[in-house]
Amino acid sequence: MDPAAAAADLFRRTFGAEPRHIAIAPGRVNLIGEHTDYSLLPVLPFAIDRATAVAIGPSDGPSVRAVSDAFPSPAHFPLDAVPATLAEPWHRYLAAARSALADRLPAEGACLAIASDLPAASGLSSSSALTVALLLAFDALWSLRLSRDDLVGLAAHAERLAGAETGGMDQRVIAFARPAHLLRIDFLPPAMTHLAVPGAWAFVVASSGQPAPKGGTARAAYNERVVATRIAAALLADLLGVDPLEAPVLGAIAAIDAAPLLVDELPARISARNAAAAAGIPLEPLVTLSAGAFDPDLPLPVRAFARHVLSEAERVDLACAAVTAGDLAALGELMAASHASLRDDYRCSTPALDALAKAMTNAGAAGARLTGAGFGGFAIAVCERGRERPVIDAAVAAAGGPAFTVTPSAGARLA
Ligand code: NG1
Repeated sequence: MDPAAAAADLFRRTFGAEPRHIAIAPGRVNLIGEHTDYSLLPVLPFAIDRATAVAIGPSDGPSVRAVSDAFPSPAHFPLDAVPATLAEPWHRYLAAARSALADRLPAEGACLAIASDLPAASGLSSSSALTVALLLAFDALWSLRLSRDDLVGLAAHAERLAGAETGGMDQRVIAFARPAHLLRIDFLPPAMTHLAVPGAWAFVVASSGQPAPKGGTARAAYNERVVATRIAAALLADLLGVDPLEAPVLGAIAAIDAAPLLVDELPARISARNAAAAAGIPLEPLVTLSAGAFDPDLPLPVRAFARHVLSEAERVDLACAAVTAGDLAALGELMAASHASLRDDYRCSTPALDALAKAMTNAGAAGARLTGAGFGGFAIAVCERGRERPVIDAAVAAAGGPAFTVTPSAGARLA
């Protein structure tokens, strides 16, 4: 059963009534442009043909009641529940979506049933899909008339309320994707470009057999990279003689020709405190994260991290050109180079992801790379249409699966 039908069915069985609306939000996979979004450098994701659906209807009391086909414990909390105080992660996302809309909503409750065919903790954005689907469902129930840009901003805000530092790519592609197209997203200045995918190409995604958790050490490792790239931006601005950046991000200096050349001048490791002193800037913009502050004395490998981010942004430009030219071999090489850079410079791959990317390439994919934050999760491969089977089989043999084809699909919508 598809997620929309499954959510409607679960709603009927749980609440004994027909849902008023069903909102659907796809997962996404990032083709290339990894760990560039929080530096405000471009990414090239697409929405996939797997999704989370939320069936919604009114409730007779001032509370939110929800059930999910993926998690056993139902949610039942008052309208003013604070997301961080809820024990279950999916309850936090639900309360966060409700509270992101708080000042626009009537003091009425809702009943919700959630169904999904997206694997969780995979790097396929199941949490952003859930958040966008929830917002779209609330929008429909209470006729809020949110624009797509509202939806993107509110979803990112809600995910931060739920405790996730998020770069901004996921919500945007989930809201704006088109069937058979990739979406190049630029952040500085903001722009979106839909790129048609050549009909002879196919995409396969595969699990590395290890989850890509959003909490604990994986979140700490993600935050280290957010802070390290800010440090690199501040030090490069200083080396380039440009004004200290109010919000130090590599995207603010990447277009200066000399910037990539100066990366080798960066210290191999430096702490935020020492970098702020060296660049003559305050410490706070370097270490402030939405989920709290970061240890300012932890030395971070800023040179290697900056080398990855700046080279990855160039690969996004080249990948867009390869897609437009229909050059599958060129795209495959860029994906292999992206994976090598994530493995060697950004240090967010795992032996299982390395083996998986290699197995899919050996089985005939033009290229393969880890996708999402890394430290586990999924890899993506591109191949000629009709050649998917050996790539899927090789992925399952290497890492145990699941592995399946994904098709560039439409963004979030009502059923
Ligand atoms: P995943 O691991 O797919 O959720 C995360 C970030 C993205 C981006 C990528 C790395 C969240 C919700 N998403 O993606 O914004 O930074 O890592 O390219 O944290």
